[in-house]
Amino acid sequence: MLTTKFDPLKDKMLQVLDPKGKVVDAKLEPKIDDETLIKMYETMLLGRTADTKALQYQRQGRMLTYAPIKGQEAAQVGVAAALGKEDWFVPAFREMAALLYKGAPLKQLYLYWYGNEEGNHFDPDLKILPISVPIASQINHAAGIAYASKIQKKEEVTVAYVGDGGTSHGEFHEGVNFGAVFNLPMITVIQNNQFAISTPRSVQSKAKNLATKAVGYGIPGIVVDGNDPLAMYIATVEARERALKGDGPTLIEAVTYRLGPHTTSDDPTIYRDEKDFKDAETKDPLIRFKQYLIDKKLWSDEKDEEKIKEFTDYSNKIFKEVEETGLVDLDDVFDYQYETLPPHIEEQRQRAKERGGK
Ligand SMILES: Cc1ncc(C[n+]2csc(CCOP(=O)(O)OP(=O)(O)O)c2C)c(N)n1
Repeated sequence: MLTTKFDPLKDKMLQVLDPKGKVVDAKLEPKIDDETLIKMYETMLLGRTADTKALQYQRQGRMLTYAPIKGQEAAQVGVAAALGKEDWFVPAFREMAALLYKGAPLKQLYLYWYGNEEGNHFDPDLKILPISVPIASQINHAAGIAYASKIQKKEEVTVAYVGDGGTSHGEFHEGVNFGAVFNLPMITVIQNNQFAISTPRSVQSKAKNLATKAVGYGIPGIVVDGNDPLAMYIATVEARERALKGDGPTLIEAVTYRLGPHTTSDDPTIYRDEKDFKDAETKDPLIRFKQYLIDKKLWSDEKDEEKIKEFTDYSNKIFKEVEETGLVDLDDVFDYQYETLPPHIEEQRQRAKERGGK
């Protein structure tokens, strides 16, 4: 069992691909068909490109606040690729690459960050819960879904995401503990991107790693190199098999690094160590997975350039559609919060109308 071999109490970390894309232990390398490997890489690349574009749109004053995923693509796609269509996905708010892999249309994701809640209503067949900004609240939702799956004897698992900062919230404890005591088919992925806004991981918790929290709940936990899509994949496959066998939940800590700002209203250069950042750039998940595919003769630098151009054009086209059709009615913002608007909010509504809000 990977969770035994890579014991979080001994501070071990599961890795299949090193930062240069070389397999570190051939016995761990999963047998994934070529088509799926390419789909995984292309989704990571689409995620990276759509993310870069979203930041640009926001800087151009065309998009609202946006939470980038740069650097975290493997921590997301490695998991999504190990799931079945029947499995539930419960995101926080920084999982665009996983959502794309699970089938969410880019248009909806852009629509959401454009401020239109319609972007958060996914096709029920995708089994994706709405993006959740209240930190860790989604862990209880995931536990509830997994409980329902168990009662209904459905062959499906629920995967929930939370950040390193989110593990300090009460609802993380409630949800993970509930999953453990009821032996639910649930996987909780902690995306440890080293920061909760400006709070570094070292200040967030005194635990030596976040996967050791599993010990307290009596469930398996594992620290995984979150920049390695193959390691994330095999950890998820094992956790999923365990859940489907009725052996309960798993806690996976994906160790990664947020290469961008927390959101577009943050400046990380004020608080992050530039040496750490430069070091993290060399561990970029796209660099290593691209090299792995090149070594397998499944990819090339020319193909990469072509795809980046294709995904850039695609992102621009989709965002244009969002701008043309996705504007919310200004009155919707004001109509549903209060029965009677307080005077200062009424004043804001008037001012917004004067500025041309529809
Ligand atoms: C309940 C709650 N408290 C505070 C916030 C404000 N807030 C937004 S993001 C964030 C930090 C989250 O850090 P982490 O869980 O590590 O996830 P990351 O943003 O790094 O993906 C906070 C405190 C919130 N959204 N919800």
